[in-house]
Amino acid sequence: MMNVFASNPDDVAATEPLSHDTFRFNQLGYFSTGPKRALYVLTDKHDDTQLFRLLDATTGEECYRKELTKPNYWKEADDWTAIADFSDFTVPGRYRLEVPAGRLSSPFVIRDSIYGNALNAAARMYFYQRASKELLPQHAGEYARAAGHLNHAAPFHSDLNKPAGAQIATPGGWYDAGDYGKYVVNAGVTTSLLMMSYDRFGALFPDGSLNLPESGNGVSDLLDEIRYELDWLITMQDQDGGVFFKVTPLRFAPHVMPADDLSVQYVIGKSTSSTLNFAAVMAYAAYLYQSVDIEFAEQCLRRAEAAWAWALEHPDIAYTQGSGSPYYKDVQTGAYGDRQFDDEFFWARVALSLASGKEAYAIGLKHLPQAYSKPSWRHVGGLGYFAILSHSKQFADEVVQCAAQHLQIKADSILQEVENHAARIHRFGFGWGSNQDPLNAIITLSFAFKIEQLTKYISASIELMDYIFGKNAVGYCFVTGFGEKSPKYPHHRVMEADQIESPIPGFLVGGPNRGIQDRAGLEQRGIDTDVAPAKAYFDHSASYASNEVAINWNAPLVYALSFLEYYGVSADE
Ligand code: G3I
Ligand code: 9MR
Repeated sequence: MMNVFASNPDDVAATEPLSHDTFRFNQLGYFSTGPKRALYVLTDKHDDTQLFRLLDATTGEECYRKELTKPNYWKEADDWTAIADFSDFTVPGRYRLEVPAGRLSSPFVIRDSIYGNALNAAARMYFYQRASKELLPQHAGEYARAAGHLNHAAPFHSDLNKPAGAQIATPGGWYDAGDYGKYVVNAGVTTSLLMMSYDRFGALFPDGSLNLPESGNGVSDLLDEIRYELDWLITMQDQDGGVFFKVTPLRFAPHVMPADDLSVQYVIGKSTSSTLNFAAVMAYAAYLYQSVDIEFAEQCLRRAEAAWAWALEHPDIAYTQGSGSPYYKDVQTGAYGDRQFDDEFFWARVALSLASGKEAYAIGLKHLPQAYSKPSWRHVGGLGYFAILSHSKQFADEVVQCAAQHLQIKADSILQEVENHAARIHRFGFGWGSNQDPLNAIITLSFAFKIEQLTKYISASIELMDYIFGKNAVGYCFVTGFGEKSPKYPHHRVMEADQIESPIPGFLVGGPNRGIQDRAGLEQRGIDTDVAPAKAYFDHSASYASNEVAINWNAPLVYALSFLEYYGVSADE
């Protein structure tokens, strides 16, 4: 490989950009003061390219030149990569990266503000997921649509053993993902993370900021949007305090617009996990909405305590379905299977302690009965940590200190992993919804930063966010409507059926998934699925295992973008 750059600026302008094959970088841009790294992908392992330079995108003039790092093998991507590190170049502008001979990236920016629009769109994703709601053009633009799934009278699944013909009204809430179901467990982790975003970064979401039907009511738009889900969650509580598991048809609905889906949605299941998720969310809402709507807050706390009491009496009821299950054999929609509830008990206990101030809840926290783990629909213990660290005055010192210690250990291991990784990300598994992993890592780092204001936590967060916006194994910006190359065909019933070419903006797709559970459908369509795990991402609507969108994946995106909107600009190299 020649180590000679194109000879003059005109040659540069004439060169075809090889943007996402040669370089993979953050397509939204880089903070002027923060770390700025792009991946250079070697043509093969013998590629001995050593230098890169930054060119002014308009004039083609060289602004910066440096050596690439030593190549590394990124096993999960099956790529040889080197890093183009231009962190110490801080002049705002529009640039391109170049390696000899004239192999160029497409243009990107360096500036002080990067994520404002993406954050807004990511938070507005929930508005577009609203069930039972007509979306008007003044809020939804070309994505306006008629209401579907009114759920005024949803029948109980027969295995709930309710009297024949019994029904409940369970309207509203957000569609879970690309399907039209609503699942309490997934609503739990989602609303928790969104409430945490409000709790810490509420100033980013003033009334009117998200252009919602509720805008102008004097309440933060983020709280208004979350309330849409909370009001639905409330409908899912049974009279005995227990909480139903989901409202879905027996099998996934056809790919039609909401108003055209005539599938019967049933109220299905009642479990310890859904009940404890509900208890935690309601308790935390009771705490947060006190200053906004005291009656609502009081109702939330009453409901949370009733749910908690039910769970104490029924501590081990797992929701199961399908042919191997004793119940709900005929149900095929999302299972959100979980058999371990200690983390749900912990999160609910923390939230109840915070909201009620009662010693009865606090007492069980004394020895911090949970190791720290990143939050997901299945593992919610981390949410308890976040609440403790955010409201440390409301918890015993020993509990706070112990939580801080565990979290910092995890945060420091993330820093180490980023430092050692060929693509400068932390180690994660490329399972279903893998894009949430770097975002959850940012949340972990953001709490480490809360404990100790070290800029290294912000800097690593910026690098992890680079992954989401393009510095990854496929060169995609994984958020619809953003960046130069982003998903066009998400697995999402509305986006598939609405006849509109561009996907609704602000949706994070699940991302590379080594399981490729949708392989058969993809191969039928002639798509090659024989790829490395970090490349198992397919921008095709048939790829439900890598290209679906979901409320629980956008929530860490909202949180992590909020963190960078707040602190990103204060990072150093
Ligand atoms: O727990 C095992 C772990 O032990 C193992 O090491 C690992 C290896 O892959 O797999 C883990 O289980 C995975 C599980 O998620 C927990 O993360 C399964 O393989 C994986 O198939 C499963 O995927 C879930 C998927 O539904 C299929 O059930 C996703 O987490 C979940 O987000 C997704 O949720 C769907 C809803 O069911 C329906 N609505 C859309 C939504 C998004 O796709
Ligand atoms: O469309 C479904 C999607 O919303 C779910 O998240 C996913 C989870 O299993 O399943 C999708 O439905 C697929 C089904 O599971 C298997 N056959 C193909 C379906 C998609 O067309």
